[in-house]
Amino acid sequence: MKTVFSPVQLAHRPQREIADGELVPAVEIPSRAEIVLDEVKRRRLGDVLSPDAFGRAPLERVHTPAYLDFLDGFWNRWTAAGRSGEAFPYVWPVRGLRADPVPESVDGLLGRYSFDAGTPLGAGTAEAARASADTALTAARLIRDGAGSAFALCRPPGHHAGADYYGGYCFLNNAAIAAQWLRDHGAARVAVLDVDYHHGNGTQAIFYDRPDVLFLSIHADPRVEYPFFLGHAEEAGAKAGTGYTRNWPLPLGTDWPAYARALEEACRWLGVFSPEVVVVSLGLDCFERDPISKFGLTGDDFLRLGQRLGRLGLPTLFVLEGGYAVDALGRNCVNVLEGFAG
Ligand code: SP5
Ligand code: ZN
Repeated sequence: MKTVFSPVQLAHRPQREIADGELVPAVEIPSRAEIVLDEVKRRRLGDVLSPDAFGRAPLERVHTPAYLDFLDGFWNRWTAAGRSGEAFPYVWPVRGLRADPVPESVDGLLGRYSFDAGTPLGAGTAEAARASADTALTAARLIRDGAGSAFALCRPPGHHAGADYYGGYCFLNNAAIAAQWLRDHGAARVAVLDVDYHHGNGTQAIFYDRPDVLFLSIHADPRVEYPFFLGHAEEAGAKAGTGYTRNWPLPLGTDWPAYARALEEACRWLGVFSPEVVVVSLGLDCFERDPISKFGLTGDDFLRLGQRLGRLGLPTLFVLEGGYAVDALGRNCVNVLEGFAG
């Protein structure tokens, strides 16, 4: 299996994040990508390619032009306003407040285009996010050109980002951008299977009304876990997309037997939908020792996860999402990929 990675993705270097009522060391850090890359090479998974620049058009198929302009221009505006540290929002246009007109000041812009205060935005963030999306697109093109699988070693991750908002350490929705690109380049049906510990709220929202992209997510119950406001069992799509979203919210403490039952159901849906490509939003934060998560999957369980996905026999694009136990992240990630490849 080929891997796509760019060191430009390391330009996003968050220092601290807001969690538990204080500024704590950031967990979505460059060494995450480096350790996965090291393990890909150590276990000889396959060639590592640099991404090509796909430009803005495939991003605009998922994100609004205004949001992309915000991301591109924000750091200049922030520093021009006299700020020097990484940026955090502190006010949002919630129910009854107006998202439009879009504010002119940096603090208003941050709230308009985000949904949490846990995602530091810094000098290299936009450039790294674009490189991360290009990584997903380049890996998607490998699949379009006939590869049975490919691994997009994306960072920053993407699945929490919506059409016009960032959050959850995510800025551009890499998996959604890849899925849409595959739709635009010959695939009639694409499925996204999200196995990150957190619900993929951005991806779900992007495809919620559509029957051509199936969204399946197995995650910690949002009643008790981030992102709290999406990912409940009854969310099943709307309008023409009714029936084309499925969620498996699971209790804190879930270990492999219970996880595998949900995975089996998701695989059954994949079999019925019969996609031309499966995009796996590959978070590794279901790991028992993940510092911000509360599931119990072991290193061997990630091998089992990959094996089960391999048995589907479908072209599969793996897109890295979360996973914060950095010392074990490379092993767990490559376990999935090797399990898949058999
Ligand atoms: C891509 C991805 O996995 N994003 C996850 C974003 C989660 N952000 C909220 C983290 C809150 C952590 N609280 C943990 C408390 C442990 N002391
Ligand atoms: Zn996650």
